[in-house]
Amino acid sequence: MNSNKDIILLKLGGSLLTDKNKPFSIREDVVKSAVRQIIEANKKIILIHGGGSFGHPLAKKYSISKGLDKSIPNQILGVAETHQSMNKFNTYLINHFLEKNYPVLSIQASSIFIKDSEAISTKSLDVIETALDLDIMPILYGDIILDKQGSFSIISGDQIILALCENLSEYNISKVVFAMESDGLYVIDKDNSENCKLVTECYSNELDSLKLADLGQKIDVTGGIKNKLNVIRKISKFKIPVQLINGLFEGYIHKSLKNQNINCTNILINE
Ligand code: IP8
Repeated sequence: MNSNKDIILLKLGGSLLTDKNKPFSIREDVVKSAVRQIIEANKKIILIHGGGSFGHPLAKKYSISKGLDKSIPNQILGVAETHQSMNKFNTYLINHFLEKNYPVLSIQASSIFIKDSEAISTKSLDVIETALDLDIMPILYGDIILDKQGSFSIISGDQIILALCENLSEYNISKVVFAMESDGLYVIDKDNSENCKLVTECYSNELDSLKLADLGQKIDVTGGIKNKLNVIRKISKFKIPVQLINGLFEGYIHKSLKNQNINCTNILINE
């Protein structure tokens, strides 16, 4: 049943929006098309985007995901620079929506989440839920995260999605969509092991038995196929369906938001 408290979480992968091999490079056409499709879909959405060439090169340079290490020169400055670089990227996206008179609100994951012994926690997501009530689309993005033990690391867009699934209270997430650079999950073809086949539908309890094809970058360069699967398994525990779609195909983001048929991977929930 649809209610006005239903929302979709949409992640635009960093490697979809940027050229990960060139620091600070944006794929302008992809961004423009994604923004247009989201606006035209006219749905209640929380948008999350990855780091791409704005987050990963800096995070790597200063080993931020490994936490505080006094032997790394200027590491603390690197934390601030990584955060600011992501802000710049996010501002670019925010401006595209505002130019089209579409109300959006940038929300920094580093301000609302904190880590405590590896667990990501938040005091409240009231700001996000109130923005949704006002028909403002919240936009979050991969960021640095501080931890209560006096260190820091990276919070990825996928981890933000999990934290939202866990902590949103007023809103019901009807699905999570990952827009990536590939069509979804691939398995090795039973009849010809040289070939691989797109998994178009799969129940969450079947995920472990899939003979996934190792297509390297086919799924998502951020964490590879294993990380993505781990995230999907955890999202499925909240009884939320997941869709993996190719964000490079014109109209796919719009169709996914409108629940229209597309060639992609659908992870269904076992009742
Ligand atoms: O691209 C990473 O987010 P992701 C964010 O969703 C940073 O993994 C700052 C590297």
